[in-house]
Parts: sequence; structure tokens; C-alpha cells
Amino acid sequence: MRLQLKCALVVAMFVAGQTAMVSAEKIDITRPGDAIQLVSGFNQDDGNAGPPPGSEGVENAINDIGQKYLNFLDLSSGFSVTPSFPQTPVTGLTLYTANDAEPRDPASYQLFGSNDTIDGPWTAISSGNLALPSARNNGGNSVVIPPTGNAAAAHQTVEFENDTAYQHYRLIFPTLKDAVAANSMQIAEVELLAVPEPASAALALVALLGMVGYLRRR
Ligand SMILES: [Ca+2]
Ligand SMILES: [Ca+2]
Ligand SMILES: [Ca+2]
Ligand SMILES: [Ca+2]
Repeated sequence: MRLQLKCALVVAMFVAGQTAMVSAEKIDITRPGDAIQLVSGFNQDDGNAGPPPGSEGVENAINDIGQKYLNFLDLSSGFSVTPSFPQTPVTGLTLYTANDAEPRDPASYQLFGSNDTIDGPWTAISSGNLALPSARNNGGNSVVIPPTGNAAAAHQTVEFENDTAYQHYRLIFPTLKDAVAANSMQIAEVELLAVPEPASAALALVALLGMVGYLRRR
């Protein structure tokens, strides 16, 4: 094998390795201010069924701070969101616990996608049980959760397979840690995780093939 070709292959393997490392980094594709809708569920053993308190609305699920979203119609409540980020397959969730009342924590999730409207129809993406930490996060502005996440804040991340990019996502929580003891569902923050710029790996490959061709011609 000619020296130039060997050099090109070494460079190719290095760049491919770098690309793989970058691709493994998932980011939150929601941003504060993205279109988001309340999804209400139903009560178990409590009569609290009013709308979320004024300072605990559904927009707080993606406002990048610890201030929580609370829904009194708790079981199977959640939200629907249209991320402004370029359409990318969501392959993970990070959930941050609220400031108090652990029984209100979600104990399971169902994630759906739609390319029709923010009201569906929906295609199931992933579902499963959750095990959110007992540790609490402070409310208000005291915990900042930037787009890349806050590893120091109490949270759980789940990851799953999904190859389809959706325009709209719906996340609901069918069960709570203790729905009998809780009068509501609450969550401080939710991140929809995806690998950004899926085209970058393809572009890197095109550049590599071009370089190999150039070296072979020399
Ligand atoms: Ca209840
Ligand atoms: Ca929040
Ligand atoms: Ca966020
Ligand atoms: Ca309730």
C-alpha cells in the first residue's frame, strides 16, 4: 500500500473516531418559549382538579430553571411540545425533580411523536418506568438548567432507540410514586434529548473521500 494512502487511512480513522465522539453527545431540543400545551389526566383518591397554579404552568416544564410544572389532574398528565430546534429523532429524556412532595413525582412515562399537529395523531416512541431520585431541586430561579443540562441537579436520564424525527412530541406520566398520597403530578424540568446535526457525519465522510482521492492522484 502506498504511503499516502496509508496516511489518508490513518487520518480517516482519526476523524471517524472524532465524529463518533461528537455524535454521542445528546442535547435538549426544547427551548424556553417553544409552543407547549397542557395535557391533563385524572385523579386517584383526591378531589383537586383545578388548573395549574399561576406560577406552576406547563411552560415551566421547559423554562430552563428549577421552577416546576404542576397538574392537579395528575395520572397521565404531561404536555405536548413543538421544539423550534431542527427536526431530530429524540432518543432520550432527562427529568428533574421538583422542590417538594416526592409522592407527586412521575413513576412512569410514555413518549409519542407526530408530524401532523401538536394535538396528534400520535405514534408511540418509548415508554417505561422511572426511578426519580428522592433529592429535591429548589424552585424559582435558584437552579439553572442550561440547554446542555445540569448534572449537579437531581435528575434521571432515560435513553431509547428511535430513528424517526418528529415535529411534535407528547410526554405523559401514567403513574406517580404515590398517587393515593399525592393531589397532583409535578416536575421541575424536562429535556428531550437528541443527537444534533445528523448531517455532520455524512459531511465528514464526503470530505474524507475527497481527501483520499486527492492523495491517491498525487
Ligand atoms: Ca391522588
Ligand atoms: Ca422548570
Ligand atoms: Ca432545556
Ligand atoms: Ca388531583
